[in-house]
Amino acid sequence: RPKLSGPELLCHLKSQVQVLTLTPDLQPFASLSWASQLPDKAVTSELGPYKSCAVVSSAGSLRNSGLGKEIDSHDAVLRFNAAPTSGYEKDVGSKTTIRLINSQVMASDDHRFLSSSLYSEGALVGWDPAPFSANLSQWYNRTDYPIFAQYQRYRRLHPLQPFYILHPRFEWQLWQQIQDNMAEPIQKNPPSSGLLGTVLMMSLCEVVHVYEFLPSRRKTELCHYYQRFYDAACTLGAYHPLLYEKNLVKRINQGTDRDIFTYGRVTLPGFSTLNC
Ligand code: NCC
Repeated sequence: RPKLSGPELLCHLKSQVQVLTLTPDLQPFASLSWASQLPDKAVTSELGPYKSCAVVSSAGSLRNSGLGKEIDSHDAVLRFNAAPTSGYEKDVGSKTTIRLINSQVMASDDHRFLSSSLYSEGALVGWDPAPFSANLSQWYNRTDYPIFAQYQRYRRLHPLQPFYILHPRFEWQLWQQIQDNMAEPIQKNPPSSGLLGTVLMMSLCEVVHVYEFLPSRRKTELCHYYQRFYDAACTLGAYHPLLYEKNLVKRINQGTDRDIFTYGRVTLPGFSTLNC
């Protein structure tokens, strides 16, 4: 198979990957009493469109980056999981428009998901690694973590905060794009929150800057900018096909290698701006 160019890859992503969230009309939710707690419309018809967006990876290499002002200057900022801003404003900014959280964060007690103010700014988007090609009913009955009970509790406590859940089809359509562009078979685990969030923002924004997903000269084994924990697997991947995700993002980057090296910054076009 011939290797696709950056623009060809972007058009494949746009046409093959549909950013979709759960809505009350989908089965099995439509038959469940709490379905009305799900947002009426998909995330892409309720949030945005935004002009410029920042995706802030949680990488340790954001430490001492001084990127906070630049990140906050975007119209919308996406953050991940339990990544804080308080105390780290100089490096990561303080604005949160969307927080993408995995099911581990949603369901575990350590993260105090129901009570911590960390999760109360902006819109929430949750996701769970659904089994490959499972339909919604199969997944509903065996999510990795009990996210649906937790979702209902959270909605009762914070009824006004927008809270979406990614449709697993989106995870696997994106996984397929990574696999289609690699010569070797990759592990059948869904993409990391980092890539899911990047593609989510490409569907909501005209231009997306991703910070420290492709590591800068500050590259470090420090896992997160907010924790003293060292593990190279955080940057290179183990469960998630992270290295392949990064390879894909490198190929669609429209910024310079210098931007990556100096700022850890990648520039991606929003899907709405592509002429495919
Ligand atoms: O670490 P995590 O990811 O929350 O990071 C968010 C995204 O930032 C990118 N990243 C992070 C660290 C790093 N050194 N380099 C990076 O490029 C990745 O794209 C990553 O997705 C996840 O994807 O949801 C993940 O979540 C954590 C963990 O569940 C949460 O932080 C909550 O504690 C996972 N860690 C473990 O399960 C131990 C991680 O594998 C993936």
